[in-house]
Order: sequence, then structure tokens, then C-alpha cells
Amino acid sequence: MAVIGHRTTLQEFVTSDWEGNGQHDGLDAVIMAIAEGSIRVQRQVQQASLADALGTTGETNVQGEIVQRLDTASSDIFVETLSQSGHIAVIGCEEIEKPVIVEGLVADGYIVLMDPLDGSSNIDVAVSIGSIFGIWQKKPGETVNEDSLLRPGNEQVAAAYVVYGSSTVLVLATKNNVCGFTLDSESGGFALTHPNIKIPADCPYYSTNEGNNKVLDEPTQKAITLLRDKYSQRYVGSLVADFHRNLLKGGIFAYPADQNRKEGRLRLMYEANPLGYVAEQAGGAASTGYERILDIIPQQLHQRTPLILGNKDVVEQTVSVIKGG
Ligand code: AHM
Ligand code: MG
Repeated sequence: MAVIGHRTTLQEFVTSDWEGNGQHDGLDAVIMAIAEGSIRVQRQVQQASLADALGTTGETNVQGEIVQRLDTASSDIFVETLSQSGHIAVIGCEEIEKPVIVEGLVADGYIVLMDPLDGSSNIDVAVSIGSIFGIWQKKPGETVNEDSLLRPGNEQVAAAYVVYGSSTVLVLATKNNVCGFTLDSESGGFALTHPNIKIPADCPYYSTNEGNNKVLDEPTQKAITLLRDKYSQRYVGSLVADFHRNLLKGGIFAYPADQNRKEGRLRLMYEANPLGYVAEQAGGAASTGYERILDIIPQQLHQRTPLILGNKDVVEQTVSVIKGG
């Protein structure tokens, strides 16, 4: 089925009068490298069963989690496409212990932190998964090293994610501007389908792992009960897919700290910061339950955080209950 009429392509968008373009030289090339990588990852995800590429590698990553074969393949693909963009200084990746410092860079450069394949438990079962990217710009004259990556989320210049679902959608956020692009299987590229995304004022959904209720502290249990009493539950178990639905339809995602996960479950640098940035640019909010996600000064590359994410009002109400208010 051909697309009727001309839609703005991602390439046209990032080289046009786009906010990211005027102020950040080379950011367009970084976004196109993410798009190129995601098209390759999407093919691998679709073909994985046929190519016998599912299952685990038999290794555990730096976080002590079992590594899926597609985790490794996705990580390799994005490291390759980003490195070849000519505008990357350093890459931090959920699957790689140490940052990948890209050699041969002259002046400008971006710092990308990524979860190359989010939703590990859904990889083998044909359920939506995705890739998440936070993008920072190197400071003028800065020599990059491991510490260059430990910057707060509020210094991101852009963030993006891709959902590999019933369609493949790339969402790109710069300051006050969030747009969605759908992969067109006819042209092989992304086309603008969701301009100027804002989280709807209504909040029909809440997304949380109810199985953790018994290990939540009392105020957090109360906060989740209030969500349950008011909203319908939707929980895919892939953060990127849960967030994407809540961004378009309205909703709140909550993975708070609990007795078993005192630091939280999700990764600050690869998941919470990029999606927190997207949420805020779309009028939403992101909190640990105690502070704004984007204000956290990171201590470690792979650190975890509690995450309450989505509609601003509902995030604020939930945070106030978690704080015992
Ligand atoms: P991953 O990055 O290894 O896939 O892990 C993170 C995932 C998130 O996508 C999702 O929100 C969460 O883990 C689900 O956790 P749980 O299975 O505890 O509900
Ligand atoms: Mg993840």
C-alpha cells in the first residue's frame, strides 16, 4: 500500500528549520545514524526466529542481567552507525561496561547514552520492544573521558526512542518539540506521522508491575492504590512501549523503589533521563518519587533509579503521596 501524498521524511525534517539544527551542528547526522541503526535492528528483530538469533548469549552484563543475543547485536549496530556519523565523541551503552570513545573526532561531538534494546523479557515472544537514546553535546575544548558521560539529564540537547511494535516508530525530542516518525516499508525510511506531540490532559492509564506491591513501603502502596482506583492498568513490561502508549494516549508509568530494589529497577542514564526529557518536552514530568529525574547528578554510568513518568498532574499527585503527603 503506497503512502498517499508526500509526508516529510526524517531526513527532510532534521535538515530543515528544525530547532536541533540551527543550534547544534551535526545533530542531524546523529539522528540519521540512530534511524539507520534502528532500521537494521528492526529487521533483525523481525527475522530473529527465522535466523535462530533468539535466546541468550550465555553471558551476564555489567548489571548482572542475562544478555540476549539481540541485545548484543543491537548494541553492535548502534555503536557502528553512531561511530560512522562523524559527530560522536563517546557512547555509553547499557550492555557495555566502559564507554566507547570514538577516535578521530576533531572539534564538535556528541555524547550518546543508549539502551540499544529495551524490554529484554519480551524479545523472544514477539511483544513490542525498543531502543532509547539520550544525547548531550561535548563542551567546547573538552577532552572526553569516562567522566564526560556523568552529566545530568537537564543538559541533554535531544533524546529519541524507537518502538518496534505493530509499526516501527521513532520519536525525536528537542526543546519543547516532540515528533513521531513511522517507518514506511515502501520507501524504507521514516516519515513524519505525529507532529508536535503533547501528552493529553486526560490520564486514562497507569502502568506498573503490580507483583511488586507487597515489597513497596506504605506511602508508595497507597500511591499505587490511588492509581488503581482511578485508572485502567496497561503494562507491557517494555518501558519504551509503555511510555509510548502513555505519551500518545495519556498515562503514568511507575517503577518505584522497593525493599528488593532500593535504588529502583531502571537505569538513570539509558532509560530515565532520555524518556524524562521526552516527557517534559511534551508537557509531562519525570520524578524519582522525591526529586526531578533530570536534576540528578549521576555518580555512576550504570546507576539505577526509581521512575515515576507521564502526565504532569498525576506524577505530581503520586509523588506527593509517596513522600507521605
Ligand atoms: P531491560 O532494559 O533489560 O529490558 O530492562 C528494563 C525493563 C523495562 O523495559 C521494563 O519497564 C522493566 O524492565 C520491567 O521490569 P519487570 O519485569 O520487573 O516488571
Ligand atoms: Mg531497558
